[in-house]
Amino acid sequence: MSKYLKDVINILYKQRPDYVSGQYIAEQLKISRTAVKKIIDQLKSEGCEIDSINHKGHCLNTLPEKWYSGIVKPMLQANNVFDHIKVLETTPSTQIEAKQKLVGNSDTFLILSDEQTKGKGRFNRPWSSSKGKGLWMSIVLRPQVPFNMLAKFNLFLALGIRDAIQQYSDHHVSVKWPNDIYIDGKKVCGFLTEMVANSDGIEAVICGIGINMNHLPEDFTGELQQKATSVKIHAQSEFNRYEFLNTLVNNIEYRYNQFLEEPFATIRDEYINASNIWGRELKFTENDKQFYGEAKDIDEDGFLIVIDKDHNQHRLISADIDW
Ligand code: BTX
Repeated sequence: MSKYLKDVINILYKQRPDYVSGQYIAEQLKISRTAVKKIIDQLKSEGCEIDSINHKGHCLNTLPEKWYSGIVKPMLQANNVFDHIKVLETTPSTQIEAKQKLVGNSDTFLILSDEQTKGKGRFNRPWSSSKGKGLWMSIVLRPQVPFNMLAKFNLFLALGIRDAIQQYSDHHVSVKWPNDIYIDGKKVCGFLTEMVANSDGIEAVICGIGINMNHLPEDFTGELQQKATSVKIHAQSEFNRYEFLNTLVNNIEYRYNQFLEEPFATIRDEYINASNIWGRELKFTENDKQFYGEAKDIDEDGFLIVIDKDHNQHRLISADIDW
């Protein structure tokens, strides 16, 4: 791949909807017009819709479906959360990449990839992350808070992701406490929050977010046929992954600032209303312990209050829920 590819698409992105001449791009990048033409041809072969007209130049018609750092970076440059952004074509897991990249610095950043070959959920469960279908990303934040605030962070984040997906869905989008987002009884997103901490507090929060974006029902295989859905399946109209990413980052930024400034009580009602676990019998798995019960409330500290079949009360900060 040409090292100028991201620069060429960056110029086309910034100029759209105007045309930009091959000569102009060549001068900007100090490369030949032949080299520019080769890169434009490569972008077209990758599925970018670029209009090329003699004596007028090139125009990026629609945002592509593949992630290009030349578009992601300028699109997200107004955000105040991430110092930098990394875009990959493929990786075993953005979560692993993020954990390696956070060592020896205090940067905040976002890593996203078109594909993950070993995406992981909680407890090392596999996370299906097919090429070009989803938003597979990890973010690293550095909140100056004690480490027992991590669970609270997860609750704020859940609302940020839910709200972003809701903007594109004509069906109700709900939170399945603590780590999933659902539409019509199926999982559209899973996220997990991990941390690096020392005795003084949190060094880094690493949050992995997997959102099924462009899947059609037939793209899901095995158990996921029954369990999973995508934003596209419920979308009100055509949408583009880049616009969705922008919406998501804005929502994360909003909820992250809220998390830093407000107690959980501020969003408690909102969270309860967004949740889909009420009024049904649930199976809880907490470490190696299992029990059946009903979720009754979320308290001011973000703990889930459950009454089990023997009428005992449990106060949970994390668990697996099945129904
Ligand atoms: P989880 O453990 O709650 O969910 C994992 C379970 O979800 C699997 O056991 C499977 O049943 C189901 N599942 C797997 N893939 C999908 C999918 N694409 N859609 C719906 N259901 C699925 C939730 O874990 C946290 C997932 C985080 C994934 C992100 S992606 C970016 C980052 N990198 C990485 O390796 N993980 C995170």
